[in-house]
Amino acid sequence: MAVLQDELAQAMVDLDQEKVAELVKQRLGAGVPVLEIVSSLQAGMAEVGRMFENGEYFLSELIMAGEIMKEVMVDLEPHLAGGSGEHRGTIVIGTVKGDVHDLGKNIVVMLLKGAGYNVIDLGVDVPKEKFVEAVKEHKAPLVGMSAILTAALESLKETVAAVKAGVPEAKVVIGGPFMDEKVKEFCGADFYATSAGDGLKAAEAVFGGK
Ligand code: B12
Repeated sequence: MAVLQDELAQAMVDLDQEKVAELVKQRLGAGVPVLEIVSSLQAGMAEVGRMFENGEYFLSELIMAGEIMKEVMVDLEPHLAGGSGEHRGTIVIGTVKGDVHDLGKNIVVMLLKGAGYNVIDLGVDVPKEKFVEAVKEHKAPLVGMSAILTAALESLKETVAAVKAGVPEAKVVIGGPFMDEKVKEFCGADFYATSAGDGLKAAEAVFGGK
């Protein structure tokens, strides 16, 4: 097990629910930006993932890390969703078919809502047809697609292609830990995001900054 510099990330690696909760509250109280806190939690989760890959942790630990994350999101939400209530545009978002990870997507949803966007969340394991339908129904200029599993790459590509074929004017941002310029090109997306903050930047590029 690698020992992480960041106490909060390390508490997540140790699956120490009480300590994670305490440090999150402490940092929020000290005025640490919420996205910085998210990035510490994300780093801890990434290490939990590495340990799972190496056989040091099992599925039960992966589930537990997810549960801890869900718990602290209750504290993070009001800070992410501190929006003014104005409606700056509609964004359809979901995790692509074959993938049920949603913790990261949910953070993005909260952040975008907090920034004043109308977010239609389709959930997880979403078939490409459902994305196309929702984009048409809500006339959404931007679609966010989450893919955390590399095995969902083909599904991500197909979903981007379906949206581009059905609603050519819609822009697509793909998000997840393995996204980069090459994956963006491969999928034919317009933007890629490895953090919730990148998602907000994509929204601002489409809808215009404040
Ligand atoms: C928690 C977890 C789970 C939980 C998920 C709970 C949930 N409700 O989401 C459970 C236990 C269900 C799970 C299941 C599985 N998991 Co899992 N899981 C993880 C873990 C540890 C953390 C993921 C996480 O929540 N991270 C924290 C969030 C905040 O970060 P994030 O997801 O990256 O999201 C941020 C950005 O990527 C970005 N973002 C994400 N989506 C989007 C979308 C948009 C539009 C934008 C703009 C931005 C954006 O913004 C977010 C916030 O900053 C990762 C390890 C890792 N490296 O991530 C493994 C990991 C993803 N899992 C893995 C695996 C293998 C599985 C299983 C196949 C295990 C199994 N044998 O069953 C199943 C897959 C089930 C399926 N079909 O999807 C592997 C994937 C390997 C690979 N190469 O793809 C990982 C990497 C672990 C590992 N290293 O082996 N998992």
